[in-house]
Amino acid sequence: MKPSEPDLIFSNKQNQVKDFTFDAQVVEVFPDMISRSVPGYNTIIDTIGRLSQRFVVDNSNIYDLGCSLGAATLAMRKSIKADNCKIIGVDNSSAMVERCKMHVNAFKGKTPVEIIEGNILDIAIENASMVVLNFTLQFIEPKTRLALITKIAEGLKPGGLLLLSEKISAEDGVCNEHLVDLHLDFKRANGYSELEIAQKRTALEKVMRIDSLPEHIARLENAGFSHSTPWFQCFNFFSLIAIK
Ligand code: GEK
Repeated sequence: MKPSEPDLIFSNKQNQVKDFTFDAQVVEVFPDMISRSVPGYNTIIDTIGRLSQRFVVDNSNIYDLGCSLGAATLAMRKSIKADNCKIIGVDNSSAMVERCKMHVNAFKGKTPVEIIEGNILDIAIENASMVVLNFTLQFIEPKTRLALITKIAEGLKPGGLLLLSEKISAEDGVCNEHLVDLHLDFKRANGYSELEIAQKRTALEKVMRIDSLPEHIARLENAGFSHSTPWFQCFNFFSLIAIK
């Protein structure tokens, strides 16, 4: 994978902070940005690989929705043991898709990968044994989230897995403040300045809207998942498995 440029996008004072988009400038720094901003990101990617070994079955599809540069796709392709499967990665940022295809083509693997530029709300989910939504649902319009999770549940085979990772808010306001502060400390410790932290927060305000863990669990039940449990949490970031 091309080494990441350091993330300096918000390091200079901007007169007007624009809404965050996954454009070419973000693509250049994305691996650095996500590993310095999301606690546990590498653990989650490794675990997605492990889970694919357990859940992917012969003759099925695997979806990586909001695949960015393909980190989860590549982790799964390394781990999948099942035969005659296909990984489908989808992202609606053309800059991400272009770079993702380069990353995927740079590694060999027995499971074929197709990277599609498209909206995850529009694509069909069919004959799936595993679906990954790794920090993508938080960028989807809240009123369409249930329809998306329902489409995923319907497209999964019985026993199939949805891996969902998100930033969350704690329902208890006091605890939430502590989790938010701990995350800010994590970003400071990773070298982000107060200016960078403040400008990124403004840029994300309208585009990233987060739910609480109980809201996620209730939505998964409504959508038809029989089992779900968080397997990872660090501050206000979590990952869960949901099984049809
Ligand atoms: C990883 N999963 O490295 N349709 C398709 N893609 C979308 C949509 C949409 N409607 N909305 C947002 N995206 C990755 C990390 S990043 C998370 C996921 C983050 C895409 C968007 O273009 C971006 O690439 C990705 O979802 C979210 O495991 O940066 O915090």
